[in-house]
Amino acid sequence: MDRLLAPCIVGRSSSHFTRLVRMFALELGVACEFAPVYDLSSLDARDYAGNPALKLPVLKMGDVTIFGAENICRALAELTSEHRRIIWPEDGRGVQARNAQELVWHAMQAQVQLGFGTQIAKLPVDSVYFVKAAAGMRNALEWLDEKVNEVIDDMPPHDISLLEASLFCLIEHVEFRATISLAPYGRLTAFALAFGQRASAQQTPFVFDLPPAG
Ligand SMILES: N[C@@H](CCC(=O)N[C@@H](CS)C(=O)NCC(=O)O)C(=O)O
Repeated sequence: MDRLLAPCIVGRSSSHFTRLVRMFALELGVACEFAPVYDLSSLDARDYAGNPALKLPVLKMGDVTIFGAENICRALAELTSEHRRIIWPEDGRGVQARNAQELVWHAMQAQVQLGFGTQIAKLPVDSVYFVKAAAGMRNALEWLDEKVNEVIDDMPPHDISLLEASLFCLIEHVEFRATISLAPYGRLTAFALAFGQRASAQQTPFVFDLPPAG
């Protein structure tokens, strides 16, 4: 692997999966370049840094390409020279921590389904396909709201956990894209407010990337 080139995160500043890896890079002190992807309707894998699934984010490191947010976070952890105590899903204590991660991934994917389906593909929002996705997401958020404090309190001492970072990106993204109301989930919004004080959060606000003029 060519380590002389800075790793490059290919993604979108408006994407919660992309934000997760950008936050991890900052938390771990791994300097990365960022290459925005403007058109999510492209069917050309070259527009997704070669990811055959046509998904983002992707990490490019010399001649190595890594697909998927969790995979990328793990690669960044291998790259860092700084000591950071990281909690991965397998380090979570007990079944509820693992359920929480599963529901965060599920809700993040449901956000993509709702956003891509209704806002980019412009499909009818009242289709059972989206109504069910929104219902499942609300249920997942309700479960997370009930359990979030106990799951986090039960974690061993750490600097960063995949669960908290991904949950934060999810909550802020739901607010950013206004897909469903966060009003019923007071513990989740309080968690996001506190977690959002981190420098890694402050440096990665959600915005829509604009293609260069001309
Ligand atoms: N499992 C992937 C999911 C990534 C994902 O869904 N990314 C969204 C952007 S937030 C995407 O590529 N959307 C385009 C599409 O679904 O076609 C990961 O963990 O990175």
